[in-house]
Amino acid sequence: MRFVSALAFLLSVSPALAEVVISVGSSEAVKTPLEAVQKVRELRAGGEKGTVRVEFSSGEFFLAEPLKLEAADSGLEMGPTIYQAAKDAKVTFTGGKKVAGWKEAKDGLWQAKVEGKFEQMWINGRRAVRARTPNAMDNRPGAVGGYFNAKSQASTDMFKDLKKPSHEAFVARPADYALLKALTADERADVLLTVMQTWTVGQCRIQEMNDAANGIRIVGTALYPFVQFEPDQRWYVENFRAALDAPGEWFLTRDGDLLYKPLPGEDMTKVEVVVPVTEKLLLMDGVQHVSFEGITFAHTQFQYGPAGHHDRQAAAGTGAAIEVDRSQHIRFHDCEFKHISNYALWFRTACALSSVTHSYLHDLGSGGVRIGDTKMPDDATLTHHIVVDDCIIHGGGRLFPSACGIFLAHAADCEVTHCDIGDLYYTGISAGWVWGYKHSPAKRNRLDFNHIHHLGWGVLSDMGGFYGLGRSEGTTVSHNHVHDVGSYRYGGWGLYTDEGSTGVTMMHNVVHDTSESTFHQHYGKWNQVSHNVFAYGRKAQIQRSRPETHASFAYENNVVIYEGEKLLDGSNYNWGPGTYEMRNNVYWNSAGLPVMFHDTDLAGWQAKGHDEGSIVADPLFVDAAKRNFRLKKESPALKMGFIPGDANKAGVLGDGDWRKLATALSFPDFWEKSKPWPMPAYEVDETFEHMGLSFPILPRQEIHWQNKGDSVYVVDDQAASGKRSLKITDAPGLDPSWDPHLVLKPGYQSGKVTVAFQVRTEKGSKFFVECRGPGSAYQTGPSVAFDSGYILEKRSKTKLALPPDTWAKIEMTATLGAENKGQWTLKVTLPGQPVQEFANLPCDAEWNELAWLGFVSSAKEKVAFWLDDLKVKVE
Ligand SMILES: [Ca+2]
Ligand SMILES: [Ca+2]
Repeated sequence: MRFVSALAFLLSVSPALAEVVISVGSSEAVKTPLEAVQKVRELRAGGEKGTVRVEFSSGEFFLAEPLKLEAADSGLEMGPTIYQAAKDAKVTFTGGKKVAGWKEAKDGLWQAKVEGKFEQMWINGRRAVRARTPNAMDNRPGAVGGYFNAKSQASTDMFKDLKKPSHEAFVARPADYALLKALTADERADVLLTVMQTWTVGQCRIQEMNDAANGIRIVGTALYPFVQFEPDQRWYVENFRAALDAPGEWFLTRDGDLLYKPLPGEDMTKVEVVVPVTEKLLLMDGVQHVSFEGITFAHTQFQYGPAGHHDRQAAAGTGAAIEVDRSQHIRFHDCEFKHISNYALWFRTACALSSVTHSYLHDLGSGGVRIGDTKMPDDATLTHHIVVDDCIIHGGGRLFPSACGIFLAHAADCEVTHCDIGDLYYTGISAGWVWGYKHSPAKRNRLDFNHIHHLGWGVLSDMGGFYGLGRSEGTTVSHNHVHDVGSYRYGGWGLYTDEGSTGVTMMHNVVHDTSESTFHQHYGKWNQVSHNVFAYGRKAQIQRSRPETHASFAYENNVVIYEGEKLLDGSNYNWGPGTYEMRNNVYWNSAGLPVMFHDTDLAGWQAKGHDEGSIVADPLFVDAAKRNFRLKKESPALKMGFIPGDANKAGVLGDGDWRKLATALSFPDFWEKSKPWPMPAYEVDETFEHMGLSFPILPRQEIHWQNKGDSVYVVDDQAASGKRSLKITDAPGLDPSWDPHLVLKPGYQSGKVTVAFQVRTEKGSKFFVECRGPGSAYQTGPSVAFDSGYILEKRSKTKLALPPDTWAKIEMTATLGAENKGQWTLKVTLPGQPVQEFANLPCDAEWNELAWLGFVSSAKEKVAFWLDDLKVKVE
């Protein structure tokens, strides 16, 4: 029974079951969530100890700022406070407001006048792409799409007062630079520039530009260096008018004109457009026994601010729409979290005995649920016993691609079970926040029966379906179904015990279709990997990196099937004997390739003391090609005692709509769409005029020097063009004698290669410029030496006088690929003379790749040579 707009005292047989019901809705006396919270607080202050049920009628309840619950808002163990949707009511707490009054503008755009600043927008329930360049892929917001590639790091004097040049600026390619240069200063100040950084991104504001060098300086300092983890670092820009060119994009001017370019078929007279006004919806601190049931939480915002947002792994710098501290017995059941700009929920400090169950979390700027803080807690502040069960977490990382489905940092005794976690750009479930073997409180977490899938999308690197860190004794990762993990250039793993992972049990999982290995341990201790199906790692199946002397893992009773060439990843050294155990595994290559353990077969591998009892045999899956990994009765694995998990029990259960909602998320084109952004052709065209008087900054360079009087510096004491050049100075007594040397790594494998430069010697200069193939047993391509006033091509005994203290122009060309093997062309232009060409010079006939280009000083005294106008290209 319910009293309209009043308090109802429902007396039943037992007084302990008395309930107070507060009805909330537009036609009730209590109209808003805030009024409801105040009403409950009054009741509790008045001594109410029974259950208080706050029932919301259907409707959207707008929150301009978060609801705040404190100790005074607590319920009791036998009398909790329950905020819930009334029967059959659809209740949404929204931080968003609708935008109406759309009018057709020019260029196929539509326009509405708005107040306030916001950085997200939803149209008909879809997160729209803020105008970006290059454009997004398939209208998918976030980091998926086209990219620019950075040219190089910035040099020390490209901008004033750089303290950490590699973290403060980078050099763009000319066309990309021109695009930003064309903006007004105001426009440029509003641009958000996202730099892809392997396992996270830096979201930067632009401070300053250097036209001569195409240098871009960001506001503040990035967390990671530019152009280091990715030599051709990807970046893109958003939030300027000229970027609004693709259907589905939107842009907000400083004057409050909201512009949108509709998708085909979108009727702007009927659309629902929502923009957010608050970052958080609900904050709880010191609360006990409060539940939320059947409520939708929607539309929160994130504002990047004047310094952008530079985040770490797991989007650890982002908060949540609902943040809970120092609270226990908090329940969210049958709720929905959508169109959220951070994580949806965070049980942060000193939370316990709380849960999120049967809830749907989707369209998330970060990830689903955060558990525990990243600050090291003590016993009093540790978060523990948090349950996330039967939840669907789909579509994360839309603003912060490094977010996880579930991000458990310092937290113990938690359970993440029967969740369906899919469509993120980084890890599915991450547990632990200590790198190495120091104390970590993240123990005994049960991460079982989850369906984790479609991660990576070729956007980030270094992720796992499960990702673990640090001492995690008692943690289980079992009965999970993990598949389709596609990273950018490296590190798409299935189960990934990273730095110091200890005491994790991984059993009965089915893990398949990963861009690298299905299991990877990057150093750890005492981890148990058994009774799993590991299938179709694209690069390899098992990876071990950074070996240690203690027992690092036991890999037992697994069934491994693959069709590539590689079973083990990591070098022979990584797989040295004695510090890991493998036994009773079944290995099978379904493409008929030999199953090799590095350079040996199973018998040879067993002779080294590994894999006792393991066999190479077809495990007889029902249909491995269709990814049905149930074993036929006659499977040899079953005869060996393999205990299969059941992938059908991973994820949410049942046959109803809930399970359908979870399993409907499928991407047949996942691998097509996850192809890594292509690396641009390597190119150098450098006058050295815009580099500081310090080390050169050339793409994919290595500088080898000993700091014993030798150096590789940009200088202004000589120049063929302008005022600066690159000077390589030798010194006596260097070991090895081929220091100093500068190496470039173009990686050319086909086409016509040109290496051109101006060179100046002095008396005694002795050096060579050489093209080599890959590896240590490399093939040598074009090579030219400079010695005692001569230019020498040794194989043809070509010799040409080069007077010291003058500039000569050298051009070396060769064709890679099938044509013209073993031959190259040298052109030399001496001062005041015509070009001299030497064609058909010999080199190694097998040389077919420019992997290594060295400028090597081989003198044994203090003597220098200079390079200028360096060009390296392939056509
Ligand atoms: Ca665009
Ligand atoms: Ca120059």
